[in-house]
Amino acid sequence: MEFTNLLNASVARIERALDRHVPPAATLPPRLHQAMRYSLEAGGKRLRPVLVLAAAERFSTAGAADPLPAAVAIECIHTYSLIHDDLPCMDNDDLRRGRPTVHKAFDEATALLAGDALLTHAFALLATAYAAQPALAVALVQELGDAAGSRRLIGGQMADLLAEKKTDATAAGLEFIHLNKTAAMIEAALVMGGRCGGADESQVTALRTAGRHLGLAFQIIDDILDVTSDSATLGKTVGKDARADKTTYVKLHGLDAARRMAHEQTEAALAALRSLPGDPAFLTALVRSMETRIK
Ligand code: GRG
Repeated sequence: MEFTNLLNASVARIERALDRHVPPAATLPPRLHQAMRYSLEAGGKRLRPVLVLAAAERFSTAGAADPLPAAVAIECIHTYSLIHDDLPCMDNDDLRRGRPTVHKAFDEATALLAGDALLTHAFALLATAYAAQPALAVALVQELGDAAGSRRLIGGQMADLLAEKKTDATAAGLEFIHLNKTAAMIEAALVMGGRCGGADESQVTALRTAGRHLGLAFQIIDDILDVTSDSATLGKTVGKDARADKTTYVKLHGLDAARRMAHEQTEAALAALRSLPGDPAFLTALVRSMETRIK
């Protein structure tokens, strides 16, 4: 099967698993569960869960675990972070995944609670789905907890908010923000997939390195698209960074250098993935497809 068909099949598996592993919209209180599903079901590229499945597939260890609950857990965390990021007290956005943001479609309190509920659900799901493999359950909870915690996702978001008020942004400061706000979840996706597949510690290190480079590439590409793409294509507000005079890779280095940096990070990610067993075709094509978005 060619890459696009494989990607569509992977996304379809993830959509079905999201439906299966997240409480139904009619669960009491329905308004909360509708808001959780409103955002989850709006789509999105599903990049992080696709990475979980793709990483797991590189291993064919006896006793490998089903990576789908881990894929759902990371999408729940990612979606919560988007809901909260869109709130008026943060990025104050009206459009996400091609739809009005959760606080616009519902209200602010519901958006806050829907984000909280998705965050909490992710860990309950990991503990429940992997209960029969306690060592794996602990490793997955640890990985996702670290990636989503105060030193990484939330810390990166805090640093990003603080940086908005500063005029002396540096490349190192920008890298701190993006290694944590963006790359942490991409790194966790690859590592969690590897852990489900039965990767050993040196393979987990390779996945972590690849995730770090891929995460930086993803952010640089996101900064480029904010300048070169449009809201209809991306399903979210564009041009916001420039209007807010926000420090981005494009502002700091210019468009050409940013494109070059995205390419270098993409190649570094691919180099780290080369040591892994299994068929490299899908994961390689997936990594390359991210860079193709800016070509
Ligand atoms: C509120 C703790 C907290 C964190 C928010 C996700 C986030 C951190 C902020 C969103 C703003 C932003 C530009 C983040 C960088 C990561 C990023 C580009 C997220 C969007 O991910 P996509 O493009 O979204 O994969 P879809 O909708 O396709 O899943």
